[in-house]
Amino acid sequence: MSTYGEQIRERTQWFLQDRFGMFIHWGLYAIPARGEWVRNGERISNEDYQVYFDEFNPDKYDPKAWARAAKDAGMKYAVLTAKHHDGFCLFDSKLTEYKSTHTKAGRDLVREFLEAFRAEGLKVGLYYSLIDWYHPDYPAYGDRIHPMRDNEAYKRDPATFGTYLEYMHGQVRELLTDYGKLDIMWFDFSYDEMKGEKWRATELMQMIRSLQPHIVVDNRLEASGEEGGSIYSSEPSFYSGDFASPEQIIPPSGVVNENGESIPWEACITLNNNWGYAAADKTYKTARTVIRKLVECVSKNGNLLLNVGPDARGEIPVESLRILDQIGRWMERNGDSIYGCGQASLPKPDWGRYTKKGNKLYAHLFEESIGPINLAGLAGKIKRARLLADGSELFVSRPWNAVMYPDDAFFNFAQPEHFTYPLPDDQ
Ligand code: FUL
Repeated sequence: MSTYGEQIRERTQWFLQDRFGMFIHWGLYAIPARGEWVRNGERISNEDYQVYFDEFNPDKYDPKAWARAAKDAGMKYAVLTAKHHDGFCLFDSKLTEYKSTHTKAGRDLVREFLEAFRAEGLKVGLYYSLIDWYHPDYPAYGDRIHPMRDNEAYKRDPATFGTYLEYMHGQVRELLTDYGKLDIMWFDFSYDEMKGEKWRATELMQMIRSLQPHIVVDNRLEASGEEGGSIYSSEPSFYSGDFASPEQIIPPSGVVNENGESIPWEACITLNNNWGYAAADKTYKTARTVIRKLVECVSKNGNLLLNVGPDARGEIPVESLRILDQIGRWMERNGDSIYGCGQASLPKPDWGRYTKKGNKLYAHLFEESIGPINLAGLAGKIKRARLLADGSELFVSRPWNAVMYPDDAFFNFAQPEHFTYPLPDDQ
């Protein structure tokens, strides 16, 4: 019998290899178009939110186009919100009427997503919210933050919450039984006392492992996004999950366990400032910024799950598509410095970051350089240096330690001036 830690390493092998995925936040909240928390944040009543259910009709939903956009961006996997906090299900659950098949869409959006992405050779995952603002037996999330509903009922009668747990476990069972092999189960999220066994997490994980032994599960049956980058125990509990999920941050030193060993992690990051479609939010990151974040994650042994929020008609915003396209052109040339790469055991250089695979070290030059860069600590160890983008030879100065590399190393300049294939400009 292998240890639990070994099982995690085995399950996450492909995940650590793939490094780059697409997160998709999509649901009824695309109609108000003010982000996925809108119902809670603006205290929208059930009646008013119902209007979005009655209207929902994403006539432009073409998951094949989404899958192509992801693949062309160099992404290797994707995770779609099967149910977000508002409780609306994008799949044909037998346990609720509150689902896409009962809207004007009349489609099982999850099934179509899975088929389209698998057809492009991408791995597939589903996000499932533990929190549910629709289900009558779910206690209001965080009285102290945005009270939706008085949770006195929950406090008086914990048995009612059991009804919700039956529902939640039942839906997870449906997703893992009726939709073929899934690669990732992405739960969201624990808070205050609502964590671990409050979700009946051991039982839930037992079910998950018996239905889909190889599925990779995130850590939020126990954690919130804020806790995503904290130190992990070297002996994780059964439901700690397979990877940490820092949200909107890249942990300064990656994620390690108490023995200082790197554990699998994935930073999830938005393209603008919202997960769900937010029509007025034009604070998009540049492709260059995203590429640097991806490099940073990999340089710390992490993955990047980059989010898009399709609109109410089912299309990924053009701004996002443009950024994905630019990332894709960079990845086409430089993907070797990302896939299967991880941390180099060298201090972070002043001029950028290293990623590493086998005996190849990739140098991502972020800072303006007006001459040779100094590769501290590598004097005499470098056989060859090449510009990854076009394979061209780079001069290595042997007697003094400038531009130097270990065996077969490659350069990978993430700086437009040094790129034969242009990196998209900041604008
Ligand atoms: C958070 C959620 O509350 C956000 O809406 C989003 O889904 C993010 C990835 O996780 O905790």
